[in-house]
Amino acid sequence: MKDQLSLNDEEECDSPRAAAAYYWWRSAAKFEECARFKLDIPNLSKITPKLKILKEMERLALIAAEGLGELRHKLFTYRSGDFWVPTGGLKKEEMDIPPLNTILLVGFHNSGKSSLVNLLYSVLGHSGLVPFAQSSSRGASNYRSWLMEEHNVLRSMKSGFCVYDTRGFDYDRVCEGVEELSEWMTDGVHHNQLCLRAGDPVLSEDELEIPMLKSSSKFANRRVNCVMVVANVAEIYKAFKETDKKPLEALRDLFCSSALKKCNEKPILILTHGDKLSTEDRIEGRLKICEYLGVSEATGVYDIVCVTEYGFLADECDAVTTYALTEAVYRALLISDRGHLPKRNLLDWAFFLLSWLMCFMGAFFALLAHFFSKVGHRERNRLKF
Ligand SMILES: Nc1nc2c(ncn2[C@@H]2O[C@H](COP(=O)(O)OP(=O)(O)OP(=O)(O)O)[C@@H](O)[C@H]2O)c(=O)[nH]1
Ligand SMILES: [Mg+2]
Repeated sequence: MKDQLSLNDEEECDSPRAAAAYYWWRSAAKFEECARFKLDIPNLSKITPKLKILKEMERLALIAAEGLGELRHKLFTYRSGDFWVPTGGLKKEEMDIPPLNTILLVGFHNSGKSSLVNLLYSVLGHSGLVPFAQSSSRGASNYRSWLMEEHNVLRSMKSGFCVYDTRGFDYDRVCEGVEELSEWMTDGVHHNQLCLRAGDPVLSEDELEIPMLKSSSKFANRRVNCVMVVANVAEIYKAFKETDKKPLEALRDLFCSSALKKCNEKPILILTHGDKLSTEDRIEGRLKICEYLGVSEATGVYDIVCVTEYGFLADECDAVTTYALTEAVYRALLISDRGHLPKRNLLDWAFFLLSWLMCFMGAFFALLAHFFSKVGHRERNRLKF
């Protein structure tokens, strides 16, 4: 079975060496067992978490060649709300569907968020439609690396989806990161939004005068519809093996934070830098992370190598990575479209306005009371003397 699979795939790729890198999981000790599962009638109770990962990787490999074109097409022609399914007796027109669904990429420094955007550009940039802006790895001390970047995949200028590349968090300052994320989730995000943190060098007058910063608030504010958490599996697993649990715990604090519970579903997990681990460690690392985060090891998790250690993007030949990334975006859009809320009707608006009016009146009378109590107090003091 293994030989059969490998042979077909090696024909697709230029060299057996490339095939070994792209179909890395097939060198796992348990792979024979996974291949046998395909022939036997699967006894689900016997499938261990490790086998589930191998089966998931095989699933991606099997669909990749034929499914990629169709999935890509769905993304190119996507209009916001396309994947919405009627629920709760409401019509689509009654739902509050934004013109653009927004996918937020978050993670710790150097986890590979910007590289993932670059990979998206190479995977979806073939469309000849509005392409992704090429993102670059930016120096940490440069204020440009503190700006959010919006990357659009638009069918027209009115509908589609966008991906936000954000400033990476620090393993040592997770609480601060979660707070910042909570603000993004509540208030929304906009292109070129400056993400300043305590301890950042103060921006000079010249930098503050740069038009890119001065006009950034004019960009449209986007409500976040789905979050992708990008994690460097090599860094996290290597630290764990050396008994340093900090990166793993920091990832859990971020992934399971109340900030992300504002979304109706769990974030999608993207594991990068897997190419820096041996096959067994790559599988073990994924297992450990999923176990820690309390998520299934085979659903909603994608092992995506953004840049190889030689500095190349996964190219056309790596159909599995290409497909995995396309499916991850597709899943993000499904989640986004499932999470839309009903539009406010007239009664909701009336309640909304009334509650604002009450707040305003409350504040006004509180101010009056404060003012007159001060005046009364002064008068009393004056009469005493
Ligand atoms: N080997 C390998 N290198 C990767 C991978 N993904 C990213 N890199 C490299 O990791 C480094 C950091 O990647 P970035 O994409 O800049 O990471 P980031 O998450 O945007 O970092 P911040 O913007 O600082 O938060 C770069 O040198 C990338 O080339 C991967 O899957 N494998
Ligand atoms: Mg970046």
